Amino acid sequence: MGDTLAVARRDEYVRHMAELPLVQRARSHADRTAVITTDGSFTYRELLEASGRVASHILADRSDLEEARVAFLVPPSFDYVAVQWGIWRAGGIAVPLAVSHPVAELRHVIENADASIVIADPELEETVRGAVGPARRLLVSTRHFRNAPATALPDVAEWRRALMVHTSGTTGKPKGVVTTHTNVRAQVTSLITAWEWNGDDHILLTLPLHHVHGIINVLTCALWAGARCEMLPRFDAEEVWRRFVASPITLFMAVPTIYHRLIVAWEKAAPERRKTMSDACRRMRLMVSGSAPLPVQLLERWREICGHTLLERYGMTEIGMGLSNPLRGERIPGHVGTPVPGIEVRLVDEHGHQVDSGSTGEIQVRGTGVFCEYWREPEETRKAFHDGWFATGDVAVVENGSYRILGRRSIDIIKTGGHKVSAWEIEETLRSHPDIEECAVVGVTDRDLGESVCVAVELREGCTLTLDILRQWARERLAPYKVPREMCVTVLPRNAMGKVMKQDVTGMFG
Ligand code: MCA
Ligand code: AMP
Repeated sequence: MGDTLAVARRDEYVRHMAELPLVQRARSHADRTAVITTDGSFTYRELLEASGRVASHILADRSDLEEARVAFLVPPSFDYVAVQWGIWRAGGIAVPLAVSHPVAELRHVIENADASIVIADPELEETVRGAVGPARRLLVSTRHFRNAPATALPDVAEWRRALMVHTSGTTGKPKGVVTTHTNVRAQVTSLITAWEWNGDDHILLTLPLHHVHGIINVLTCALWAGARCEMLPRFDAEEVWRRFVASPITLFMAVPTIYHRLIVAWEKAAPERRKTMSDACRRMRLMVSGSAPLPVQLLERWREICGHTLLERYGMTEIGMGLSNPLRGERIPGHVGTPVPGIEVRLVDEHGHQVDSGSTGEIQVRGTGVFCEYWREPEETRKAFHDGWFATGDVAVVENGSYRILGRRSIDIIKTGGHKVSAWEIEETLRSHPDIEECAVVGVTDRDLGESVCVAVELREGCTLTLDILRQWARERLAPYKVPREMCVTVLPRNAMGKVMKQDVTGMFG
């Protein structure tokens, strides 16, 4: 009997040793709280059980999904995490879908990933059905996981593909950025070290879970560390302040627009309440800003209100985080610091030569966290790398040993509310509007959003168009943050070659 038990224990041990490190680590945190949502608190043990059921269900009679793409449309919740881990444990590639996206955008992601399984929250099943259309893909509701029996799961080697996050480029529709489990581990452990994550941390997640910022920096880092991740289904400034006050939060990470909106909400509050809000922030150990430039005035106002100098860092879907101000030591306003652990950064000129300190150059990055490929885009992947360095398209300078981002090489990439959008993609869509002859989309500086998506249109003869009608039409085709906020009907300014001069278009707004 004793021998049998010893063998069983050894088998259990061997089986767990072959599990992904994130899952192995979760076993050692078993009874600690992992996730807190509006539905309650869930331990690491519950997460292991729930993700095991997801994995068993989607495996059906297969022993390993062998990198099949599994797209999932689940709002930030315990189910989201169980599904993401379930896909990983079954050997699939997790392809998160955005809850705010219209059917047309969801369809693009599902088709681009060539997902064989699509998982939906019960409330979003109809939307997903519309996005899947007549194609042969297995559609599964998260309802089905509740009573699924747990079966044996495959060993998933770390070099295998794990995650596909879609991102916009200068041209074309969003591409699938693929990272392996090794890449994910490197991205996560880099931040665990840089920001000293530990099991006593408690983070509030208020970011969408179809971007690296929410998925890696917040959720996966928390779960790797054995910490608690408290989730809101979506950002709401008042609710965030309530949680700051009520929960033992130690960490917060967000985009500048969120900090701006939190300041607006703070300023509207009564003096007594303001003090409570500020005191709640002072209890935290770290507040981080990223995904878009943090204006110095915003950093200063936040410091006045909360006593925190926001730690600004720089990252990209393709690389995870690249540069960060220090956790300990001076954080320089307007700067993004130095390379995070495990990442090398260099600046190169237009001829590909590394520039001297103090000179401007494109940021190039190398390290284990860097993605492995754009999904089924070998040529795009090849072009993105130079001698093994990933070219970000962002321009920076090093001053006093710290990087300062100066902008992007392409005017056609817009950052709005922390979302990266492609002017080219929006223009392509708007050109299919029956009243639009030609158009030019630009990002215009905006206090709240950083940049706001604006469009100048030339109309077809005899046509009229209002912003409201255009927005309504565009909302069915584009993610909400790609829908233009302002429109100007005009004759587009062109140069002698007939090319639209985007700088002049930008000048038409604001
Ligand atoms: C938004 N909308 C929605 C939803 N979310 N509708 C239905 N369901 C939703 N979940 C609607 C809004 O009401 C709004 O409608 C419209 O969509 C525009 O949305 P958005 O631009 O998102 O504005 P917002 O709702 O006002 O939210 C602002 C926000 C949000 C909270 C700052 O944009 C946000 O969460 N941004 C973070 C993005 C992010 O995580 N980026 C990281 C990528 P209407 O138009 O009618 O008002 S960069 C990255 O990952 C790299 C690695 C990095 O460096 O971090
Ligand atoms: P995404 O491709 O959505 O991951 O967005 C990555 C891009 O966001 C980068 O290429 C930068 O242009 C921008 N970005 C991220 N963090 C910062 C930052 N701290 N300052 C300026 N730009 C940033």
